[in-house]
Amino acid sequence: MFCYQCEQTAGGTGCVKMGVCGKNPETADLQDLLIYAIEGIAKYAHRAGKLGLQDRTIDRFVVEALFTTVTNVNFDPARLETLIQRAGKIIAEAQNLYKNACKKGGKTPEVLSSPADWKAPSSREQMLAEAQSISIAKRLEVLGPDVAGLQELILYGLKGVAAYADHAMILGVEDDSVYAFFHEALDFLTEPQAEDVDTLVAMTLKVGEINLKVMEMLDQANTQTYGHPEPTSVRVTPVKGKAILVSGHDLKDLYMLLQQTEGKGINVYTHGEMLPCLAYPGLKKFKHLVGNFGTAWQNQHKEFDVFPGAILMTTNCIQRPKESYKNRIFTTGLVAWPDVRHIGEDKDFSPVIQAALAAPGFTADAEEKRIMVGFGRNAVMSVADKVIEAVKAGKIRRFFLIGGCDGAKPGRNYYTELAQSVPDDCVILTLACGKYRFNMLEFGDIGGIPRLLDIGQCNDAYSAIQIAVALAGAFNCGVNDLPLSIVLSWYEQKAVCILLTLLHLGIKNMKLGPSLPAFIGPNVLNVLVEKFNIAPISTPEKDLAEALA
Ligand code: SF4
Ligand code: SF3
Repeated sequence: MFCYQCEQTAGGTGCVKMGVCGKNPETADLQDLLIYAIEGIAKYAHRAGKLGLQDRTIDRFVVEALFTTVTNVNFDPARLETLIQRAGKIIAEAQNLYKNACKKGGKTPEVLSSPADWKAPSSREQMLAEAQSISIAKRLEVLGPDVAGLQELILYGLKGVAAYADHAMILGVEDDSVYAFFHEALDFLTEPQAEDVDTLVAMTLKVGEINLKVMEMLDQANTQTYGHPEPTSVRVTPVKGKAILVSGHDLKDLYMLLQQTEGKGINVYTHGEMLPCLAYPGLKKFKHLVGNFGTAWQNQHKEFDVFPGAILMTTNCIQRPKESYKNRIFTTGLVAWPDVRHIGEDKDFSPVIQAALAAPGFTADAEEKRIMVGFGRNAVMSVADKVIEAVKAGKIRRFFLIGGCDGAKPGRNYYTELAQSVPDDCVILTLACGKYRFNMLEFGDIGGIPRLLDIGQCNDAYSAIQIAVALAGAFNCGVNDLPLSIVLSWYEQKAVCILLTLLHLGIKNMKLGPSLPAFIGPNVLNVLVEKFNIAPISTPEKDLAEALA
């Protein structure tokens, strides 16, 4: 195996024996082969699309396959094997689609190069053998760190976009041009032009552009289904009673679980990136959605261990379940772990409910503690006048957007220290799970405007961008000229596509940590520094002094 797609990659260079995330070599190799297979599918789908024929089964399969290979989603070789077999059928369908499109358009089908000729191997052994010949390590050897790294940057960006597209699709929002881009970009990666650095850089920015569109679609899907998030005080300590904990990012899974648990005497809690769900009118209306339990994904061993109920993982980030809770954790959607019970597409959560009823639940109320969530674009815009006035009056000196993923590295304390050191006349905007480093702390307010504004999940990055654009509009300047410092933490591929969107928007001077991606080659890093003045985080003191200078 060779995998360097996430921030915790072994030694900062690549996981080669076993993933730090828990991904074993078999799973890693099957994921690589699945990606190779969808590149083959995309070669046909892209060309068919250009001739006016698309197929939603093919489109959705490609998106799901990409999301499946995101860090901490699918660790189950058996499910990956099934997906690869399905890819074998889908590639034949894509080939037919292309042939039909050519026939309709009076064109002769092109003879396409690999991986268009890919066929699903008949056994897992053969799949694993084939995976060796298409490994990233091989490409690194042949193409070098800049070209191979840029190709992977595009692929990881696409994986992130696919995650957001999948969430939007689940809520009924899809777009032909987005699917067409997935095929175009995957096809691009198989073509000789994908060895030219400038062409590769242009494609990475295009991934960022499409991601902006997808994030807008997701924002639309979430808000039209569950209403706009509204500022909400949420309980972060348990109450007495049977309990289910929901982690991941999927709003619809939570909604369906809430429906199925209504009146059953079970309290439902959010975990990790599900915290912002407590601010949606369509979700918080359920009285038995009582609050949030725990923090970010990397603390799940400790937190799930002591949670006295059932646990549901709706998307990333799952870690190897401990024996102590393996019989009461469930996966659904694309998430999978061998021997962990999976709730299928019928979304019948009865096994989760039974496990919750069989577990002891919380025996007493803990001391009540609350935090504020729900400062999405709609809520922030509704007080925009107040905010702009406060900036003009010098009461708000600067905004700090401290957002992104959390993770296990000790260096991530930087984000806590930075948030704590931000002066009292500055406002902190935050989103994604990195906020757990500081969201339980007391920040107070500036003339009634809370100093810590939680915009939501990483899935709500569109909301953060809209807030920045609205502020820039109000001050008649560009986003780069706003009194705004952007300090990002990344962990996996969703953060990659958000970063690409910010670069596509021309945002400069961002700080990125806790370490730079291993897949960014030295020359590509120079391009990023020269063009966007992006820099690694240093110390909270130094970065703060620079921001306030
Ligand atoms: Fe390693 Fe991250 Fe890949 Fe897991 S996803 S194998 S931790 S680089
Ligand atoms: Fe990233 Fe797993 Fe938290 Fe959604 S998704 S932010 S790490």
